[in-house]
Amino acid sequence: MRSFTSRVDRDLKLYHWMKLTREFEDRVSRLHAQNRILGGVYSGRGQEAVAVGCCADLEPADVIFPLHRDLGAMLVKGVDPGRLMAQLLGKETGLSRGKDSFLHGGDPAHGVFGGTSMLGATLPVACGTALAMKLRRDPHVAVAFFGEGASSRGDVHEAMNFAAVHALPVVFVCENNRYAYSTPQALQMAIEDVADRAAAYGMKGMVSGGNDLGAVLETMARAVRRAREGLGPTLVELKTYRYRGHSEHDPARYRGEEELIQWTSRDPIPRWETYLALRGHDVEKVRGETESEVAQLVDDALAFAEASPDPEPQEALEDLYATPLDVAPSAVPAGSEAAASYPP
Ligand SMILES: Cc1ncc(C[n+]2csc(CCOP(=O)(O)OP(=O)(O)O)c2C)c(N)n1
Repeated sequence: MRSFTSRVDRDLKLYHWMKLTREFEDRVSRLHAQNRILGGVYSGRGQEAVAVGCCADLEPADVIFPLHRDLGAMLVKGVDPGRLMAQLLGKETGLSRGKDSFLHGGDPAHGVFGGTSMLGATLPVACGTALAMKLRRDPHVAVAFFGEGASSRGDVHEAMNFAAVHALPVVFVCENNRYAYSTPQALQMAIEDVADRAAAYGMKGMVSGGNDLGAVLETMARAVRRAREGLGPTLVELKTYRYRGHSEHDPARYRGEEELIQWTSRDPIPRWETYLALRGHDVEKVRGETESEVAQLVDDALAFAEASPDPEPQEALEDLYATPLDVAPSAVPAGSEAAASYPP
């Protein structure tokens, strides 16, 4: 478990992470408008309770498979904000050393697998990771995020079926923000809850309010406990909403005003402020202090990224393939044809 010194410490840290995520993403949206970001920007504004609540209690060696909208999950998992910003600016110090856009950046040292453009394609990889954990009797979990849009993909179903059959320590987190690009949920599936599909695989399904941080934490704690205890995978569906368009070029005119107002009134951050107030905190004071802290962190991250060099052209050919020496000799079966020529 991540070590929080007390409940007060944890409650305030959770608030800090949600505010940091929002500040970071808002800054990135502004930088995008100034044409300073390389690649697409997919803001998760409004979905902070999902990113923070799903990762807050994970251990460093648990592995997450984030979505394009999960910048906050990466921050909570321990990715350095400066490296994250450098990734967005295409700098040498970024996660993939300036080779690709934000969403493909992973950070294995912090248990973060890089996202893929083919949505849903990371779920089978999460199953592979969970299978390795199980075979090694390693008590960690893989957490794979996906949208309700991606949930209609074939490889998502294959991953869930495989995970259930082999009782793998994986948690599938469906961030149901109601739209896949401009397609509302009702136009791509005939069910209300994606989690209903869990029953078809013989897997536990759970549905929870994704804008309610307390509910996300509780639901994830149950799912992660099941995985660690060897009870297999869980499909967790978190109902949430993205305030911005699919990406920065999308004004999202396909949504009605009433819907936006309704969901904005369920914003996860003021909701957690209410919790903090009921716990006896002076929320005005906490808000002011946290806002200065996170603004400073984002300023520092941006200063680091801007001061970082651009990658050299020849570096484009580095880190593309594992070298043969990265393969553990134990992975080559003794007596096999491969063993005869190992190392190649
Ligand atoms: C396999 C695949 N099909 C289509 C796309 C194009 N595409 C990119 S994002 C997106 C919408 C995804 O919606 P959802 O899975 O609900 O996630 P959200 O963006 O809402 O968080 C689509 C269709 C893609 N990247 N990959």
